[in-house]
Amino acid sequence: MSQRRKFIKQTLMSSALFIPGVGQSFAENTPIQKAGEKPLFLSTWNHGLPANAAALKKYAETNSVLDAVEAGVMDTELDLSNLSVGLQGLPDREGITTLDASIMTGDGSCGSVAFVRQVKHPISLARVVMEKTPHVMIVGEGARQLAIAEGFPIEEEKLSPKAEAAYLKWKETSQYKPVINIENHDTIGMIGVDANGKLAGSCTTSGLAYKMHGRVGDSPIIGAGLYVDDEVGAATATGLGESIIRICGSFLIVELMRQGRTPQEACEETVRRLVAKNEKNIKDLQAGFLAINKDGEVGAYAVHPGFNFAQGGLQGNTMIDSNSYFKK
Ligand code: SD4
Repeated sequence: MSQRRKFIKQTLMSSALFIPGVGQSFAENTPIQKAGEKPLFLSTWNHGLPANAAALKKYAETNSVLDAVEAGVMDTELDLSNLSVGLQGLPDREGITTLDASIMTGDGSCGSVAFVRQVKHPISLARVVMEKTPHVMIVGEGARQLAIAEGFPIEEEKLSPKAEAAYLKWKETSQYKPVINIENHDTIGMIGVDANGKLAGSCTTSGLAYKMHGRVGDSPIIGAGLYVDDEVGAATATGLGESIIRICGSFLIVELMRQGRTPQEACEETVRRLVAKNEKNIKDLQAGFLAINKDGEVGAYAVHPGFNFAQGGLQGNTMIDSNSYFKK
C-alpha cells in the first residue's frame, strides 16, 4: 500500500465521519487527524507540500507557529512555477502584477497588505503591518512605502517569462472573465496549530489573473481568506475571492466551529452558504476551504472537485484530495 493510501486509511479509521443531515455534500473520505496530534500544518494545493516542509523546519528551529506559517508561504512566494503567488504571478489586465497577503495569530493579532507592487514577500510585509503599526491593513503605494521604510528590497517591475507569455496570449482576446478554474487556482493559504494548541495562519496571492487594476480578493481580507482564533481554530480559503468575501468564508467556518461543528462540518456548511449566495456563476467558480481546530482536527471542502491540500505534522507531509459539493 502506498504511503498516501496508508495514511488516509489510518486517519479514516480514527475518525468519526457521519454527520446526520448533511446529505449529498457529505465528505466520506476527507481524513481528520486524531485530536492531540500536533503540531500540524495545512496548506492549499500542491505547493502546500514544500510550504509545509518549510513551516515544519521553521517550527522545529523557533517553536513559533507564527514564524512557521510565514516561512512556509515565503517558499511559495519564490516558486517560479507558480503563477498565482508572488511577483512571478499573472498580472492584472494592464499587465501589472499586484499582490495581496494576510497573516494572523489566535490572540486576534493580524496584518495584511493588498494591491502591492514590487515586493517579493508580501507575507512579511503583512507581518510588519501586524507587529509594527497600529493598523491591520495597508494597501497600494502606502504598502510599498512601508516596505521601503522597513528595508524590503524593491524589485524591478517586470513580468516573469511565463507570466508575460500568458499575458500576451490573453491580450489576443482580452476576454475579461473572472473565472477561477483548473488553470488559475494556486493561492496559498496555510493554517497551523502548535503543540500547545496555539494557532496562526497566512495567505498570499497575486490574485485573480487579468483582474481589473486595483481589484482586491479575499486573501488579504481578515475573515474572508483567513481567520484564526485560539479559543476555537483557524480557517483559510482559496478560489474566486468575490464569492468568499461575500460570505466572510473563513470567519464563518471559525464561528461554526465555535458553535460546536467539527472543522469538516464547518467547511461543508460554509460551502453550502457560498453556493447559495453565488448561484449566478456557481458552475464557473471554484472555491475551497481548509479548517483546523485547536485540538488538531482537520476539515476541507470545495465547491467543485479538484481541490487538494497538504497536511504536514507528526504523521508526515501528505497531499489529500478534498471532497466537494458538486461531484464529477
Ligand atoms: C483571489 N482567492 O484573489 C484569490 C485567488 C485564489 O487560488 O485563491 N486563487 O480571489
